[in-house]
Amino acid sequence: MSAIKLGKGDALIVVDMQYDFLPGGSLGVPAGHEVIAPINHLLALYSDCKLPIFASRDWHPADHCSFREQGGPWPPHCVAGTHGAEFSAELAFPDDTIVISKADTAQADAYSAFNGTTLASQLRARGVTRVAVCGLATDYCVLNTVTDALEEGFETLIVPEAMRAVDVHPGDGSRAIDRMVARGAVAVRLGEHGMTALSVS
Ligand code: VGL
Ligand code: ZN
Repeated sequence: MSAIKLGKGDALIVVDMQYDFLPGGSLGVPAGHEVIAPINHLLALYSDCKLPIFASRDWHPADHCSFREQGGPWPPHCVAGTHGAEFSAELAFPDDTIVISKADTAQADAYSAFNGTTLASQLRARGVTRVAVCGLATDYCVLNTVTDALEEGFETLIVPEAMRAVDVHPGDGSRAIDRMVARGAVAVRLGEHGMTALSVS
């Protein structure tokens, strides 16, 4: 169990913490609200160290291709400008949080916060070499964001207690975590004094 020392080159990516993905939302992730406290802990850790914080959001048009009415797999969710697309007000995002909107045209879906966005270039512009990823949902947008972060060459920490899965098929969430680790992500847990690696590989 080794402590993770945060410093220059670190950044936090908070994935899709929007009302529609929280319990009561149109695509509510079971127990999604349980990640709010750990994510607030992460936000404090990174902002205390003056490290960049990115928040992605699903930002769909009303006729988005992923919606059932258009033949997609999901109920309508995160329609740009609606309450369901807003970030939970229970999260203490610092004022200088960088918002990354994705899947904002009708024709294309994007589970990864890197897909069709400026996230990679904004990370590089800030000298980021290592990201920590948390948020919703483990088996869709977190999995794809982590996969792309690794492919883009960023060292990638994942915080399982600060993510929850849709679990369309039981076990999807834990399989997604296994896959992220197999691809090179390092799972960490949150302690009083910061993050600790869960395993050394
Ligand atoms: C997501 C399903 C559809 C996610 C987004 O944020 O994980 N899941 N759109
Ligand atoms: Zn979506």
